[in-house]
Amino acid sequence: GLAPEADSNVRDWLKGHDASFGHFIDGAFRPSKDGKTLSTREPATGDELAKIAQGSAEDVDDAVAVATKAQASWEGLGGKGRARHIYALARMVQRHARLFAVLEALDNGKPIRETRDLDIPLVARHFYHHAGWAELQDTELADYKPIGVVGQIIPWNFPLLMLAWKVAPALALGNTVVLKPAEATPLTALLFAELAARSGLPAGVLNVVTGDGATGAALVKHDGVGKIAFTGSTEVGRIIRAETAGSGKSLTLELGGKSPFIVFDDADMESAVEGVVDAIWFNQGQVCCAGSRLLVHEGIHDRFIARLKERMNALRVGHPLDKAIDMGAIIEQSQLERISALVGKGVEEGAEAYVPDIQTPENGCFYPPTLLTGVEPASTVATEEIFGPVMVAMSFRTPDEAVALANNTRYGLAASVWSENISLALDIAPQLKAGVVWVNATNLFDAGVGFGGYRESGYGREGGLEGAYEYLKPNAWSARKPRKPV
Ligand code: TXE
Repeated sequence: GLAPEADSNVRDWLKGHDASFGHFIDGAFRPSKDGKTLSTREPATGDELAKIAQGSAEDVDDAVAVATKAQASWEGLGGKGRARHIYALARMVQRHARLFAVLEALDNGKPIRETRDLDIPLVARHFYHHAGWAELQDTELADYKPIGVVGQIIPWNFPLLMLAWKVAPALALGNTVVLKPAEATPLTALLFAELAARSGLPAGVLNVVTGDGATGAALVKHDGVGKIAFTGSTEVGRIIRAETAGSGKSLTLELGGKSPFIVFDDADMESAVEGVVDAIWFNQGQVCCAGSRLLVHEGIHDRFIARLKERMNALRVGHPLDKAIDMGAIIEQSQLERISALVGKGVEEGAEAYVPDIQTPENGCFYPPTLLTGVEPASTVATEEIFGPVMVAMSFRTPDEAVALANNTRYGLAASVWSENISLALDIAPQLKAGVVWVNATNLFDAGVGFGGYRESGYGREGGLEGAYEYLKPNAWSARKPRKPV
């Protein structure tokens, strides 16, 4: 059940700020120049959590100026000097893990079990990992320089984790940051910036400008920014690519997906069913690399689907702070309507929808786990990213057909292969056009492994050495000894 005092620290933090936040620039909060604000709501109840500043081009300009000023001394600290700060950020996240976990669950609607056990520990791990790259920079990466000021734009599905994926490598390698969190989930970024300043991060090194797409667009256009790193929709990714083309800015894009989840007839059925739960019902399916297309060998298709439906009947949907739930709330009404319209379209196109007979809270933004079977490979639900708790299932006859179906998408972010036959799995995995392939697993993340996609899923990697290079520019140099005339 829900402990009434479970979120009291978060309420205290909000109250301490009168539930109203400015941008975090130069180590302190400051309001928007034009005084405009937005609200951020609790998806589980619809209640307003806080007011945030709606950033204008002037606010972005302010933040970029501050970041530009801070960059030389931040770079001048050297890798080892910066590593101390990045380790301090990792420890700060661990010290305030509970506060971050509850705030994230409230602002996003995801289960506290996930924020406590996955999001927040992965955030800390990401900072520890990148503190390591800072340590190595002066020796192993000596022929590279930081880019300078980077603009980072993140989505609402993993607010603090996406901050970590962007901020940790940028700062570790000597850049300064202007971050634009999603308008639906700005609070953990603001808390992070405030606590980072308190833990000794120099002012101006990490700036947060809140606001909507217009704020993001102003950051993309700004001449003082040397790189844009974006995670979000494929549509906005396309706009940003066009906007930055020819500008000289570096760009990395992490966009949508429609990742295949392939089950061969010799797969361990119980593990694969549990894999489906993680693939599509984790974070209410609002995961860029969600295994959202279930491809099952025809020999086990009916048995597998029957077992999956049974498992769905045991899923629990409820308030994010309830520890005994599997799924929380959808981010906002417009996303819920989009999901619902796509499911309707799927049924119209001939699929059969299964929704377990389970309770969902009456108020708030909730959508039940849903399975569409008998889906045609060319139909809308088989090709479009639904970004919700909806699995679409198809069957295949041969391994070649599985590969063809899996690659029949404009995306290429992730893929998951299930088989007890390791030769088969290792034969299939490299044929899948995806930036990340999991075997008998799904949604595994490691700060040391580059994450990113092919095709319309974007380009560039986050994490590991590849991710580090994205925040550096090669700096070749040569010298010659003065020569005496003979
Ligand atoms: O994303 P947006 P939305 C997909 C998913 C979802 C759909 C819409 O399919 O249903 O996108 O979600 C900022 N210039 N994903 O509307 O708009 C925006 O303020 C610069 C997949 O939330 O792309 C936010 O901070 N920035 C994805 C960020 O971009 C702009 C995760 C992402 O918002 C901008 C989220 C502009 N013109 C949604 N317009 C994934 N890959 O995980 C908006 N923004």
